[in-house]
Amino acid sequence: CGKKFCEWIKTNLLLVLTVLGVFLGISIGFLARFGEYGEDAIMLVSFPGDILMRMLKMLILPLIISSMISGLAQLDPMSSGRMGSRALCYYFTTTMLAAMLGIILVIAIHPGDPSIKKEIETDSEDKNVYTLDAFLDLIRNMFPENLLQACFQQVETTYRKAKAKPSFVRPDVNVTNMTVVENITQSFQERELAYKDGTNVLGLIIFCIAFGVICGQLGEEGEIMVNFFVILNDIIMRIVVLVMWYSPFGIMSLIIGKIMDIKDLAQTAQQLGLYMLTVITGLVIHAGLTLPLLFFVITKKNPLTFMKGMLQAWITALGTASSAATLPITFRCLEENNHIDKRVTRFVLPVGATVNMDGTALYEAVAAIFIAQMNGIELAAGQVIAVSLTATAASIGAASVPSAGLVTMLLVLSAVGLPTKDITMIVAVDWLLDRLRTSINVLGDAFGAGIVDHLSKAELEKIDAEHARIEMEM
Ligand code: DAS
Repeated sequence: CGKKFCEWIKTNLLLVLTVLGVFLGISIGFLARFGEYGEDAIMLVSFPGDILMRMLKMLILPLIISSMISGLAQLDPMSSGRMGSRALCYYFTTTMLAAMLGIILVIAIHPGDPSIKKEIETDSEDKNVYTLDAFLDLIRNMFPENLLQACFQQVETTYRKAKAKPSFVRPDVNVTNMTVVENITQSFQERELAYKDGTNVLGLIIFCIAFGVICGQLGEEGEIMVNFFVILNDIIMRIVVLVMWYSPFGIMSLIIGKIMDIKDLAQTAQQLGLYMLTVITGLVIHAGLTLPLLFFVITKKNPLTFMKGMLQAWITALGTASSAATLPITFRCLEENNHIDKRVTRFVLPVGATVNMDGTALYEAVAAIFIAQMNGIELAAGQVIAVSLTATAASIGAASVPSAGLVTMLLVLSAVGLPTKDITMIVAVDWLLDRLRTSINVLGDAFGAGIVDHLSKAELEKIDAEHARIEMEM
């Protein structure tokens, strides 16, 4: 038994170290709260975690470019078209299911109570900032005028209000060209609501799809280009392995720093307990029932084994609160642990990590209706439907960076005429809910890749047989 246990530890050493990192992070974080420490202590403790975030984010652009182009170039347009439509159909279905589940739960549990609102002061005046243009921006950003400049320049967050000024963003937290409203509370207090347009990665993805498909059509001529991106992708994935071995330490540091940084934990948890419970219940049902059931019905494979293979990516999502930063680990877990075809992961994962956010859609639906309840507003049926649709759209537009779902929720609130200023009530607990919904976003992307892989198996085997036949003839 001892020998078997040692074998298991050796095979799963990285996962064991990562779980240990989370455990140590939580315990040291709460122990540290009993001590007196300044901002610099938190910064110092979080520094290794910040380095992990930067290492992962540094990999995202080369990973998306090399994986999408090499993946698509090795597929014929027909199968990449079918694969893409299967993926988009899955994304829309699961995101809508998540939003509707959130609505059912928040109406059933009814966590919002006007008396709580009195205790949580919200001082910023109301500002209905969003118009149709904000949605059109999503489309515009799919086709950035200058792709390279868009990828490396601090993206101007745009929003439509005559008096509006550029939003509050810190340039040094530019995440692969997605602006992060670093301190959301502060930006609200400065009465500047930022609409996240972290969709320029979408622009990069559109470009890579076109480039990859055309590259694949060049045949012999394009061979050298395809090989270049295949080798580039292989190099990037080897760098990912190095970063993965650092991640347990980085995740521990992120968790310690975040726990030490929480203000008045007990008070907000007590006031917003029911709200947090509603979101967490929804996320657990979606991750524990909806997704595994859909996966099992379509692929007839054991969803628990699949989820176990994704554990490393789950934990990284919990630590980083960013699907984009977790993307390299998600790739690795799917290809190494769950043996998903690389031609599937390379195509569907970058798109999924950017547009498929089940956790975010559920969260935004719950939070919007919770805010209505806090104001004693009972939404009409039409408004509830509007919440589910805008929560789905807002989750598609949300960038895969920390707290993106909090910012795009402004679209949902303004779509149903709810006071956007009340969002500051729930910022205090967003650090936890963001991590939980991000891990569900990543799980949803993973199940999506598993389902698309299963549905595309026959085609991929046909392509392989064709390649084998050509090899034989040569
Ligand atoms: N943190 C975002 C992500 O990376 C999700 C969110 O903020 O809603 O998926």
